[in-house]
Amino acid sequence: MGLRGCSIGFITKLSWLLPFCFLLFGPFAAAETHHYNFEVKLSPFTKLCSSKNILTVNGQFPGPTLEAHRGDKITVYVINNTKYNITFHWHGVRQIRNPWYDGPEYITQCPIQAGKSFSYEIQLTKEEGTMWWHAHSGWARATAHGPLIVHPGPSTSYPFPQPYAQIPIVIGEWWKEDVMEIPKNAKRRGGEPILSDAYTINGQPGYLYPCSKQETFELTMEQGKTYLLRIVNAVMDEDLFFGIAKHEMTLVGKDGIYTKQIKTDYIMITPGQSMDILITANQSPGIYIMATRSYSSAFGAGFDNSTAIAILKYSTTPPTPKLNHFFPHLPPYDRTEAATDFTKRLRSLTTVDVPLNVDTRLFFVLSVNLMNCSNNDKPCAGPFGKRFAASINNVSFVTPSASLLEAYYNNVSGVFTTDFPENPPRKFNYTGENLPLATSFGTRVMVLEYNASVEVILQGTNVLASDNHPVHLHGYSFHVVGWGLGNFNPKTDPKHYNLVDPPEETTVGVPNNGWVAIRFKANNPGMWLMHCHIERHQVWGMSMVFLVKNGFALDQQILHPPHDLPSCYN
Ligand SMILES: *[C@@H]1O[C@H](CO)[C@@H](O)[C@H](O)[C@H]1NC(C)=O
Ligand SMILES: *[C@@H]1O[C@H](CO)[C@@H](O)[C@H](O)[C@H]1NC(C)=O
Ligand SMILES: *[C@@H]1O[C@H](CO)[C@@H](O)[C@H](O)[C@H]1NC(C)=O
Ligand SMILES: *[C@@H]1O[C@H](CO)[C@@H](O)[C@H](O)[C@H]1NC(C)=O
Ligand SMILES: *[C@@H]1O[C@H](CO)[C@@H](O)[C@H](O)[C@H]1NC(C)=O
Ligand SMILES: *[C@@H]1O[C@H](CO)[C@@H](O)[C@H](O)[C@H]1NC(C)=O
Ligand SMILES: *[C@@H]1O[C@H](CO)[C@@H](O)[C@H](O)[C@H]1NC(C)=O
Ligand SMILES: CC(=O)N[C@H]1CO[C@H](CO)[C@@H](O)[C@@H]1O
Ligand SMILES: [Cu+2]
Repeated sequence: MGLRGCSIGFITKLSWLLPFCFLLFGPFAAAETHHYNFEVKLSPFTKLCSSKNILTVNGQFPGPTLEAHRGDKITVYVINNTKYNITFHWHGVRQIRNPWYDGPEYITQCPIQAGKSFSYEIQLTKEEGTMWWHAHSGWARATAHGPLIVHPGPSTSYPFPQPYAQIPIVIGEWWKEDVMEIPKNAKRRGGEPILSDAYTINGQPGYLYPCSKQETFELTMEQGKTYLLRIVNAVMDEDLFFGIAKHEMTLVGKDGIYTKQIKTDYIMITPGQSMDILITANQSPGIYIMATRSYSSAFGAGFDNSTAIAILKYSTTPPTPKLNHFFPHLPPYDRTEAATDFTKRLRSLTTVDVPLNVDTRLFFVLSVNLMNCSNNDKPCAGPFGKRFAASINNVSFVTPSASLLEAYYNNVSGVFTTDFPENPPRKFNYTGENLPLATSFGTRVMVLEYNASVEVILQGTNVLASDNHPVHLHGYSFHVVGWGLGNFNPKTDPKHYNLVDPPEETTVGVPNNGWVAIRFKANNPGMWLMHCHIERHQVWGMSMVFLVKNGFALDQQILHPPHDLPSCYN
């Protein structure tokens, strides 16, 4: 790349070149391009007393860490050496005007098929902090994921003292069975996908699980130093509580955006979210446990109730028997108050550009549905011999077999319709009892004019069973201007909106039987998926797509597709 000669390392060595770089390339001259290779392959791992092959990137679980500075570009060359289809998503990166590299299968691209390759380009803009990447095809993301870390730009620094060290903490899951077979079984019979057998911290379940004694992630800490933990919830189906024994945590960032500092004993982190946490080694030498387990609010739904741990060990610790390890105190599994007590404290660091005049008001209800079994899928494995579905505004998303973005760009008709409803077709007491269970199905997208000022109320429902739904919007970050329990009240609730420093996020947990109000400016044209990041809900159809139109100016339009975009044919 032409800009590489002006890379950061080069500039510090030859600082007289800097004005020359600026002259040639403008203020972004110091931006660097980082190249990574992803080889998708099956690799053997042994955990929980058994050995098996899992789908990995470069044979690693979790996968490699991508690192860059604010405003840099990352390229990832993917070669698929498995029989599975694969795509990758850069979770939290906006990909301005460039939806082609966003990743969700059949939304922005056709999958990279067995033996095929594709190069992704990730152009960073204002993202800074911890994000992550993951496969966005079937259940491949269960084992194909890793951190994406963006450091401050060349002339800026962290909005907190430089930490002594930075440690990615990727929370994942482990199944004794083959994860790639789970959706097939769940889909065929319409039942719950099987639960994981363990959670993992940086690939290790920790010594509370069988056969994991030697395999607990351990961080050695120097007395008095401050560490930046870059935490990612990469699990498929559960919100998590996470805490560290006797060490107060300071949250400083979320989803690749800095926050006002929050001091806390535990965090609640949903699938899809990432958090930047500072801790200081200010206790007496010893062994302190960091632990995570689920926050499960869905009534009656099964969940993996096990606990993963990792070890914080002061470098000066004398040999210590396990009995003397300190364990953190985590809230009970179903304590919704503990979840909201934490999330309600989130605030953006700076006073942000919150859209104040909304011109597009949307009201989306999120439901888990139950459908009658048809003759072809009998018997069904859901409750009452029925099958699960999930929906937004009573539309259960049907994934097409061609890319929506390509169909739109090439004027191909018949792949989707543009009639996604702005409101639910029928009003009801969303958080009441005995609600209607069925949904309709379709590949319906919602068209937004370029630069529309959008407010979406995401309303959780008690249809079948309520849950905390972590909703992720691709292509954007949004401001969470309000939230509450029960039904959203359009008269009274907006009076309590925070329009000054609402948290800016890319994945927001819609509280169990509650609502959140999000706002964003539709200034990134493309085809952008919005979905629940609980995998089983997404598989059942809790997804929708925004088609954001081009603006008039050339720099407000979707870029041309890359030449090597995978085809849906051979
Ligand atoms: C976890 O779930 C298993 C299986 O459902 C159950 O037997 C066990 O009692 C649960 N443990 C806890 C601590 O809730
Ligand atoms: C579902 O099945 C029940 C029981 O057989 C029946 O009463 C009901 O009408 C069916 N609903 C639909 C939408 O077919
Ligand atoms: C699609 O239709 C639009 C409007 O009619 C046109 O401007 C554009 O060139 C067409 N694109 C292709 C690939 O045919
Ligand atoms: C909705 O149903 C819930 C649970 O039955 C009830 O507490 C609430 O009052 C109802 N709300 C309205 C507006 O009827
Ligand atoms: C959702 O759609 C289904 C199928 O069309 C219909 O049976 C059901 O009544 C609708 N539910 C609501 C709440 O609108
Ligand atoms: C977009 O909206 C902002 C106001 O929110 C306005 O200042 C700007 O001119 C608009 N841009 C375009 C291209 O419409
Ligand atoms: C892989 O993708 C191709 C192209 O969309 C599709 O025809 C094929 O059925 C997919 N294979 C699997 C196993 O999903
Ligand atoms: C398991 C499988 O199908 N692997 C194939 C993936 O693609 C390579 C070519 O890159 C083939 O050689 C493998 O057989
Ligand atoms: Cu959900």
